[in-house]
Amino acid sequence: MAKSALQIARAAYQPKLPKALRGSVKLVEGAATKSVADQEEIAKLFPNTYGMPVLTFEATNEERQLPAINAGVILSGGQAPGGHNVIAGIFDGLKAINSESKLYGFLMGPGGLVDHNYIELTSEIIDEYRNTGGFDIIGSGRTKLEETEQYDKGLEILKELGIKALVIIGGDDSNTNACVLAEYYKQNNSGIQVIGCPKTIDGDLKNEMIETSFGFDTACKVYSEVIGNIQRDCNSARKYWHFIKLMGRSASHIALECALQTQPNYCLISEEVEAKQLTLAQVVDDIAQVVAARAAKGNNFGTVLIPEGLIEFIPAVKKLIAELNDYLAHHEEAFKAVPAAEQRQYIINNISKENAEVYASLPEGVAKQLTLDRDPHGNVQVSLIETEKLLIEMVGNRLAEMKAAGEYNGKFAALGHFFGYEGRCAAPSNFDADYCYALGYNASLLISEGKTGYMSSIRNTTAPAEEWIAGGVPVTMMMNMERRHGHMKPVIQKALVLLDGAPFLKFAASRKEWSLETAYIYPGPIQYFGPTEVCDQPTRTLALEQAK
Ligand code: FBP
Repeated sequence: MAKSALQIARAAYQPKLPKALRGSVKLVEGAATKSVADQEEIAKLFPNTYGMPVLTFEATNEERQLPAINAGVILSGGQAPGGHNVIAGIFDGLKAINSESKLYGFLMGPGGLVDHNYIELTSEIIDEYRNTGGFDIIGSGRTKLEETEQYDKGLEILKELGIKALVIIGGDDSNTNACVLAEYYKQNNSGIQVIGCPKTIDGDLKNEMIETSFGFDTACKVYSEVIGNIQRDCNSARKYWHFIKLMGRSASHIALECALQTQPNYCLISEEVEAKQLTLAQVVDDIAQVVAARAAKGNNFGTVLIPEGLIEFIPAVKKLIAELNDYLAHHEEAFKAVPAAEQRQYIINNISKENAEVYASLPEGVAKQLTLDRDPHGNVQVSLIETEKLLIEMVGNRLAEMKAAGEYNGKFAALGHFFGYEGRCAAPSNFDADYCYALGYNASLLISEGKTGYMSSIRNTTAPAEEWIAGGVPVTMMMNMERRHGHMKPVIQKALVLLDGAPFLKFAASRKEWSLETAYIYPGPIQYFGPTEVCDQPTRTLALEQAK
C-alpha cells in the first residue's frame, strides 16, 4: 500500500491508555441497574441481560494467567474516524491476555457474520491500519441483525472458529441489536458473549455512562476546518452567502459543535425547530431577516449551517414523511411502476389532503428525494435530500418579496455545500485515536471477564487520557420502548440536542452577535503533532457537557 508522509509518521503514534488499563486489572462491580424507561417491558424482554451492574476496571498488582481467547469483530453502519484503532485495541488487549489469542474480522458489516465471510486479523494487517481513518480493514455494512435465522447462521461460524466473543462496533441501532444477540446467545447457552462499542460521527449515542461516540471529535474538526476556510474566503470576497449542510441523520450535534467552533452567521438546530413548532416558511423567513440585517450594514455575505436531519424535524414535513414511509412500505411496487414524470402527482392523489398540500409546496427535487428508497432501518436517506438548495431557493424568493415591499436592499448570491463523507474517514484526531484504542482494549478485558450484553465505556474523557475511567455499561440500561415500523421495540434511546444543555445554551447566548457581526473563528486543520492545547482538545460539546 503506498502511504503518505503523514500516514507513515502517524503509524508510530502510540495511543494513550488509561492508567487503569495498563498491566493487570481488577474488576469492580457497581450496583444493579435498570433501563432509562419502560423497566418492566425491558426486563421481560431481556431476562438474562437486564439489571446487570455497571463495571469498572482498576489497576492491580495481581498477575493472572488467562487462557487464549478467540474473538470476532464487526464494523456496523456509517464510517467514523477511529474504527481501526478500536480493532487495534481489541487485538492488543487479547494478545496481552494471552499471546495465543486470535481476532477474526467479519467482512462488510453484520452480513459477514451471517454469510460466513471473515479474515483472521494478524499483527501484519493490524499494523498497516493503526491510527488511520476508514473502516477498510474489514469494511462495514448496514445489514440489520434481527432475525433468529441470522443469529443461528452466525453461531455456526462462531463455533467453527472457536470464537467466544463478538464485538459489534456500531451506533444506537447496531448496539440495540448487539444486546438482542447477547440475550439470544445467553438464553440458548451458546457460550458466546457479545460486547458493543459506541460509534457514530452523529454524536447521538451518548448518555450518563457513554460520554461521546467515537468519530464525532474528528469529523466535527474536519468540517469546522473547511467551514472556517469558507468563512475566510467569504470574508475576503464579501459577495457570497454559503449554505452548508452538515451530516447527522437525526440529531444536530454536528451542526451545533461546528457552530461553536466557527461562529457562523446562522445555524439551524433541528431540535429547536421542532420544539418551537416552526414551519418551513418561518425557518426561511428567519434566515432572510438575518440576510437583510447584514445587507443593511453593507455585508452581502455570510454562512448558514444546516443540520442534515432538519427536514424531518419540521412538524408538517415530519407528518408527511411518516405517511410517505407508511404508504411506500405498502405500495412500493405500484409506485415504482408509475412513470417518473407522473410520480409527484400520483403521491398527491394518494395521500391525505393535509400532507398532499405540504408535499405539493415542496420544490420538485426535494419532493422526489422524499420518495427515494429507504435505508434498511426504514429511514428516509436524509443525506440525499438537498436541504441547502431548498433553503437557498426559498430564502431567495422571500428576499425578492421583501425587496418588493422595500424591506431589503441587498444582493443575494448563494452557494450550497454538503459536508458529510469528507469527515467520516479522516485520520483520527489524538482524542479519537486514544479514545478508540481504549474502547477496544477495554472491550477485550470485558471479554476476558466473561461479560456479555455490555457496552465498552470510557469516561472522564475531558481529563488527560491516563485518568480516564474504563469499564462496561449494560446495554439494557440505555434502553426504552419506541414505536418502529408499527411495533413497540426496545431500543437505545437516541440522544438529541438538549435545548437546556450547556452546548445549546452557549450557542443561543451568542448567536445574535454572530449573525450581525462577522465573528468567524478559523480552526484550521487537525494537528497530530505539536503542543497539547492544539492537538489534544476535546470537542466544545464534550467540554461544555462535562464541565463540573
Ligand atoms: P451511523 O449512524 O451508522 O454511524 O451513520 C451516520 C451517518 O454518517 C449519517 O450522518 C448519515 O445520514 C448516514 O450515515 C449516511 O449513510 P450512508 O453512509 O449509508 O450513506
